[in-house]
Amino acid sequence: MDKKKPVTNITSMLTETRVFPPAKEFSKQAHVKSMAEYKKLYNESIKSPEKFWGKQGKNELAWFKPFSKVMQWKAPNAKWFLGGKLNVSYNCLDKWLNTPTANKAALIWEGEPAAPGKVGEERTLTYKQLHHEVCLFANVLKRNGIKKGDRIIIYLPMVPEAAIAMLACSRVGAIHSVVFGGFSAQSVADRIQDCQAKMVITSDGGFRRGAVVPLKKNVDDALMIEDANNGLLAKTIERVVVLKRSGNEVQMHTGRDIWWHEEVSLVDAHCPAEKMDSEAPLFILYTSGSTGKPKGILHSTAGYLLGAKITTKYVFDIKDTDVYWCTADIGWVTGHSYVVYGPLANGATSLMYEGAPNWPEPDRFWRIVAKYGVTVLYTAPTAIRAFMKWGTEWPKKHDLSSLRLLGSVGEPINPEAWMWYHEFIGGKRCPIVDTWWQTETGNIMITPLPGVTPTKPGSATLPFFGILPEVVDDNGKPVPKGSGGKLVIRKPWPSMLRGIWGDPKRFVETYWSEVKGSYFTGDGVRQDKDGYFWIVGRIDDVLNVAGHRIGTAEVESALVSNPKVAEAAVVGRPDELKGQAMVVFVTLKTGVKASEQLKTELRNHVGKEIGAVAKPDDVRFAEALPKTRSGKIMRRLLKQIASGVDIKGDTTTLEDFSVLAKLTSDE
Ligand code: 7RM
Repeated sequence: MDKKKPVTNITSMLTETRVFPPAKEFSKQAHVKSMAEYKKLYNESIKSPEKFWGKQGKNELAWFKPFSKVMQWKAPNAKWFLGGKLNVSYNCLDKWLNTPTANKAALIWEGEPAAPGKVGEERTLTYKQLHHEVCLFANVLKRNGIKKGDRIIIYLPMVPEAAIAMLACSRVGAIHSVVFGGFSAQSVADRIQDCQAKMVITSDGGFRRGAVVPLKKNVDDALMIEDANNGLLAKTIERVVVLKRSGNEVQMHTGRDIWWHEEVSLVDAHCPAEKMDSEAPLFILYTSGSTGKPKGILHSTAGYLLGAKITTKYVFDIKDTDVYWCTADIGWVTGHSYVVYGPLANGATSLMYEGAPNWPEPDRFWRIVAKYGVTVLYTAPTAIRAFMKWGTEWPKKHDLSSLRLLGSVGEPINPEAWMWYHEFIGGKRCPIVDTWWQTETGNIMITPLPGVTPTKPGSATLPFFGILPEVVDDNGKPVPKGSGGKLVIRKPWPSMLRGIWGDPKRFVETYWSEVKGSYFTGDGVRQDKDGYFWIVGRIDDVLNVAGHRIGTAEVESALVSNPKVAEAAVVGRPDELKGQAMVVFVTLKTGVKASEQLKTELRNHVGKEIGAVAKPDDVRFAEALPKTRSGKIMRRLLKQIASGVDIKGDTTTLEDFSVLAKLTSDE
């Protein structure tokens, strides 16, 4: 093949031909019922965005003061629903108070501790009860000097109070930044420093796989970390609110630290929601950049809430009777949009589980599905691959017949995992929505609609209303269908990020400089003849082997389609002859032994599935792959290992450091 091909012309060789149209019975009852209906709405949303979004904004949100202008767009700065006043917690709670929804479960929560074969501690909060708790805690915030625009770090386990704290912040107009409970003291300190937070909300500890994570202790440590000039890094903190959860002993610093339960006993539950501007910042969520310091992705009020609400409604086809479970931690954007804001803005029942999927045994998720009659389940490919590895006997023990819809997010889902999810969890009857989006996009962007879109395993399919994605080459020119390129978004959308906290230059460089006038996602993608989008991996991870640009997702999918392989990660290392050589890291299914022979078998398997050009040069077996705490494989680190260089760059998001040690020591 021609070696002078444009750099982004990613070769795509894996073809998936299975198609799963939605069942008639599903389509009949769905919010959007046919492809014709989707196309009509979609075309309207692209042709007349102001009309489309104006209508959505007016109908879906409750306003204290109506907006006067739908949007104002001067790349890269967007403003939506100008002149309007509203409150997120009002839209999620107060709105339901004088309706039948008031006494419906808003949150169903299950704690982690449980004996094998037993269920765990359980709490249910109706909309009315949740409203009460949020009002109390909002008054606690005010009592402790919190004002509109102040930043608050939330560092809590997956307990109802995490949602209560988020909603209380939005009620008083404070900007929350949730830090995942698995992050270290250093990460907490860096984030406090970056956004100059005044308060931390934490707990004594949290349960994880039976052990207690000492959250309060981490906060104490964070507040003692020194900066380069021997001052304190996180010196802006005035108050630390401590929730009692795990019962471990903690040190309380007089004048700074206060107990959640004592504080709420000092206030009443009367707390009208602040009238916030449409564009008032709602939250900052840090995501790791490929190098150096984390980026504080900023989202604002009206646009974000509208996006979270309508994607939840249409993508998860939310109905009043659903028990909806998104398994993401509240520390990730998925937890923000699809555990808290999206479901509550729809008056839905959202399930929250505190702990690990394999505690005390690998059937915990299925036990929960059966116990509560979960109808919609939204999880990640990394979890699905773990379930596959643990074996079908675990889901088979439980009655999963309440499920009617499944979702996937976080990484490309390889067709093998898709089929397994479809068969063993969905009982072949549930549509699967493979949803592509990012922290930056705020909510789902490319996705099937479950009553509409025939799905193809591994494809996120078609854009959501108002979203105009395109596949372009290095010059920003659209590429023909079938070839790969960069994924960009051509039009502004309400829930798009409003910036990187305190770093407008980085905002422009990262997202708005690659392709002029468009938002650059950083992902590589291919569109097939039906216009379906297939994410092939991050652009930075795309390999260039002898002039062939090969996305990571396809080779990984081919490897995982071998029954001996549990998980795979593909990276390049410099090679004099070919530019890059392909190195694959593979973890094996339980009971499978690594051998030289298996290496050859896997190389040939990829050759057969994709083609000789994609045959790995090197196969390496690993016990586990380095992942972020939200489950994404960190290929950047594997690349450095494969190239034999020292690990550089940000490793704070790495889930388990011992994985790296094992990978580097075996050669
Ligand atoms: C929601 C979330 C964003 C990145 C994104 C992609 C990858 C997410 C999918 C996916 C293929 C999907 N936010 N990604 N969903 N790739 N198919 N359905 O994950 O900010 O943490 O990550 O994740 O690379 O750019 S995130």
